[in-house]
Amino acid sequence: MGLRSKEQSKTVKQKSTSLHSKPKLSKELIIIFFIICGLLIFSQIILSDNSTLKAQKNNEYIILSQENPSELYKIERHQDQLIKNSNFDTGVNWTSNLQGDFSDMDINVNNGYANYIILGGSGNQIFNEDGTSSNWTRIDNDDGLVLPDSFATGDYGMDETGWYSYFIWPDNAPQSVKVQWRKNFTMNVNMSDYYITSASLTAWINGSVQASPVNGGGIDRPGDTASGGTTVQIATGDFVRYFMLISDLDRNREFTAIQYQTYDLGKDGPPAITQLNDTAVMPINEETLIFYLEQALQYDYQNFAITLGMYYWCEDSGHPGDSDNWQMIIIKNPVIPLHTSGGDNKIVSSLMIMERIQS
Ligand SMILES: [Ca+2]
Ligand SMILES: [Ca+2]
Ligand SMILES: [Ca+2]
Repeated sequence: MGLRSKEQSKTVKQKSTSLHSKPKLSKELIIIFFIICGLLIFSQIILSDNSTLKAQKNNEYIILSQENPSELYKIERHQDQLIKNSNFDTGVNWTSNLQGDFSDMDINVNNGYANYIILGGSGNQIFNEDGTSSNWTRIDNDDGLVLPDSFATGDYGMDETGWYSYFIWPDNAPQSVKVQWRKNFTMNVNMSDYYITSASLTAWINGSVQASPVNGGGIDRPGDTASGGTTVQIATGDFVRYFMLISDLDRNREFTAIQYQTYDLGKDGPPAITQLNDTAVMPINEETLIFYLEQALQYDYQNFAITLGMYYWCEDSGHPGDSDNWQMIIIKNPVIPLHTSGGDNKIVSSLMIMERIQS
């Protein structure tokens, strides 16, 4: 084939290509056309389904405008965590929306964390008293019972030995004798925001009496026998009851925290029991003591009172006569250590939200 023939052949091929390109373009247009039509039809189906869905699940939408109730706004519910507590940017302003007692919490953003720190913590307070402590006052008793100093040989008071009283009971005198002191105590925090988590109360008692004879000053106890021609008629017998009360300041709520009644002190024996050596006395249990203290602090929140003293029963046990010699009855060193914690019990909210403030 010559040069011309090659060029003619090339031209024919080019023409041939050109002649076949028109039908191919038409096919592509047709395919595109059908795709567009398909999409339109499909979208109509989708829209139709959405309308159906909207109608069927109308409760998923809320109407915000009464003027145009056809405007529905979709409610979206998310269960995903939208923000992590480690992703708080300290470079922007955050503030807390808190309801309740603000003073109970310290709220801050630090190192990407929003911190809600409950304040209050815990504390300790110890009331350690002795016979030289100030602000103790001798208080009349509610029953009008006579005082130890009603007798010629009797007295009462406070000194380095403790709270003391003594007297010789003569026959035919009032048989019930009582002396008591009271002091108000103040907690170093307002207890409306705190709990008492532990408490104890310990005091020491001591006593000296004469054991016999019945009409010569002897304290008369069951089992004691007559001597010197005196008949002993004993029912309960003579005793002293040490007591310590916890109350609010007005004594609307008053509890006996400690009570100890002598049993064998004054027995003739042998051996005669004339001494009650230093003996620790305390409440029944800690739970009860905490209950008493919390009740005493129920309305005042910061102040309570302690009353301590001695009650004597001098039974008329002898015929023709009886005298009872209480040589020295002492209460020593009551100690009340308290542990408190709290500061968080008055947060009245579950709404604690960090809000970003645009500056
Ligand atoms: Ca006696
Ligand atoms: Ca006796
Ligand atoms: Ca007696």
